Amino acid sequence: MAALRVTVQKLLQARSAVSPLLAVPALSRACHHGHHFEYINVSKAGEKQNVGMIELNRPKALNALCDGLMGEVKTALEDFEADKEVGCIVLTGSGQKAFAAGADIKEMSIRKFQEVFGGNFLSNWSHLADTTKPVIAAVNGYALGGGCEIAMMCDIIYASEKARFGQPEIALGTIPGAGGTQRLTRAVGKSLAMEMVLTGLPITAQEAQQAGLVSKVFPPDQLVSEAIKAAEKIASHSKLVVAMAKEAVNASQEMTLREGVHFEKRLFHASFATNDRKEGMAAFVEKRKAEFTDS
Ligand code: CO8
Repeated sequence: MAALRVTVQKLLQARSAVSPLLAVPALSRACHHGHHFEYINVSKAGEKQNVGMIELNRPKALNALCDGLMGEVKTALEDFEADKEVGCIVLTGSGQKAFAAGADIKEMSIRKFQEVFGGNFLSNWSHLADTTKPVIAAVNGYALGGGCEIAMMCDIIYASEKARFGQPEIALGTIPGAGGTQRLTRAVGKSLAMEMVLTGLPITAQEAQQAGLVSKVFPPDQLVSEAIKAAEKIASHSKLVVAMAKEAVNASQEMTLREGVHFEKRLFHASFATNDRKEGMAAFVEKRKAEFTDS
């Protein structure tokens, strides 16, 4: 642990003094949809309040993902999934330093095999990857271990110039446990994924973008507002058809090309059963803006 910290720190550049959340309206603390949250801030953003915001908020522990925090993330995601107004979700970290520095090592250090295997330890993590509505990760600082893994469960990753991505579990005597060896390899290819998983050393935001892990990199003070802007654009489309598009892209990670192309074709055909497909094409022909009804 100490050795990893020294190595990781050596590779890190100076951090930004600017909070990425300065660019957005103050987030409401603690209560949302009648739920009380201790470890996250939940709110809605965007001109039409159609973007669900989840801010990981344990800054003193660099937003380490304790069991309670991941349980709250699951609840917030369920609330946003059920909220008809919300068309896209943004997940970010509070404070200046971290998106999330991983699963909570202090919480994990005392666990035994019988407990983690028998109790399916940290099973509520996978909820994020099963969300129907698109999720954009706005990675503002460290995304290490489980932090990198939850970013990769999201559909799009935007990063601040100060972000660092890594899978340092090897230095703790364990391996990634929430998709790190699988999603990272699919995202950046075998050689870089293997290097990151075996050395435990992080990569910069720029390297992550070059490798295809991240789609855009922004100055820290613009990150969250840019993520909200993209989320608003997504939310302006038909939620029904957005869900189809997300499902089709995700299928590419699991299916052969032939199966994936067939699945895509079927969803494309299915979109012809929606009012929104009719409206979208009619609006184009009539040279007006489409009014989608999510039907
Ligand atoms: N867990 C618990 N506490 C943490 C964590 C963490 N992952 N990371 C940081 N903290 C705490 C520190 O203990 C410290 O607390 P305190 O002040 O009480 O001592 C506080 O946050 C600040 O941290 P540092 O003083 O270490 O800050 P530095 O700026 O010196 O260093 C680092 C920043 C380099 C990020 C350093 O904190 C570090 O190396 N953190 C650990 C990174 C790591 O190893 N992450 C991987 C964890 S394992 C994992 O994620 C497995 C996921 C499996 C999921 C399975 C789901 C099914």
